[in-house]
Amino acid sequence: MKVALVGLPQSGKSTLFHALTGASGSSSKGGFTMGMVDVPDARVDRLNEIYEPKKKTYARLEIVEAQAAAKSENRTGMDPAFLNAVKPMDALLLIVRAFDGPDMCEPAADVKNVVSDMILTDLVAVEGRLERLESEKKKGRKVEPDEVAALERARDVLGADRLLITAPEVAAAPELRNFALLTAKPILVLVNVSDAEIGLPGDKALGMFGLPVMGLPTFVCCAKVEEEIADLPPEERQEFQQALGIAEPALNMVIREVYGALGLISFLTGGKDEVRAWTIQRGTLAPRAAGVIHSDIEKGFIRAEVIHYTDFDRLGSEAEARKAGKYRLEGKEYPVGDGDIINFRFNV
Ligand SMILES: Nc1nc2c(ncn2[C@@H]2O[C@H](COP(=O)(O)OP(=O)(O)OP(=O)(O)O)[C@@H](O)[C@H]2O)c(=O)[nH]1
Ligand SMILES: [Mg+2]
Repeated sequence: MKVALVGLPQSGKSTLFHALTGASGSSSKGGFTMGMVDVPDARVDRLNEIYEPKKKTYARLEIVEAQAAAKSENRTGMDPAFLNAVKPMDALLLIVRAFDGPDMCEPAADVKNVVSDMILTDLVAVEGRLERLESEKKKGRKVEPDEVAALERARDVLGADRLLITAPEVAAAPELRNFALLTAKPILVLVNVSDAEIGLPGDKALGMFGLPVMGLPTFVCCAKVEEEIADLPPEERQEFQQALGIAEPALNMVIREVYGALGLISFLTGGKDEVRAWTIQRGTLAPRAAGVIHSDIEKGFIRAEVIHYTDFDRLGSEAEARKAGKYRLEGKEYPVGDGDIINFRFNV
């Protein structure tokens, strides 16, 4: 799963990218910088305390910074080439500047402008295809009526200045999949504030800027401070955060929100070697989930032994969870839940 950082020039994309990926390294290719980010998960930390394994591993997301935006001459809207470049991404994190810079900042207007450009980009793609199909039809060639219908529905939504994702039944049409339409993806807005706003409750800070707009999920963070936190040695982070009056970096929450918006959940495995969170799409059945660990476990799947994290956490051990009747055996038809701690039984 890939999450693209998008935003107008000088909105804080690079700062955020660095805060998110820290020292974990990044690579650049074709105008994109890629890096991995851990999905913060207190459940992994707690299992780590209980099992004391050699290794703990969080779920991860790939973050992509599209540098092409920096080259854009267009200050109010997005470069069309840039918007086309982010089409293969699964979700978009739109960063808007709400700190003082060389010019005035108007975060609400920026969001509206950028999102309108995305709607327009989608509309151009949809109308272009409709015109093509129309001319094919005139030439007597066969045209899929389902594709035309799906495109027309999409055109109506976009033409009304709405994001496709606000009409999920339209956005989900299989005929639209190949177009990778921007507004059919989850879009989350991140308002990059100055450190003066950092202690404010999120909704108060948003209200100051007239946000949210267009019904978009919107969060506040201060990229510069987040970067400073990420650069500190882990043992010093807590103290620094306390001094700022924050419980955890704002980006932790944002990453969890993106993860959720992508329809992703985590199941957990625990043991002496490793405690780990594994990523699956919500609704994934037990054998497929096992396959995320190893294809042999999927092939030889017998059963899943499941204890939910909340029970394990409350009762403190597998043995206690069993005594309390919180240990379950689940079969092939079981949709794995977020926070299930699983031991797969299989034969090879
Ligand atoms: N005060 C303040 N400055 C910030 C913050 N985030 C970024 N900046 C500054 O704003 C400038 C632009 O930040 P970048 O992270 O380079 O922004 P960008 O979106 O990657 O910029 P381009 O790649 O040029 O489009 C830099 O000078 C940052 O130090 C913030 O939260 N507060
Ligand atoms: Mg940059």
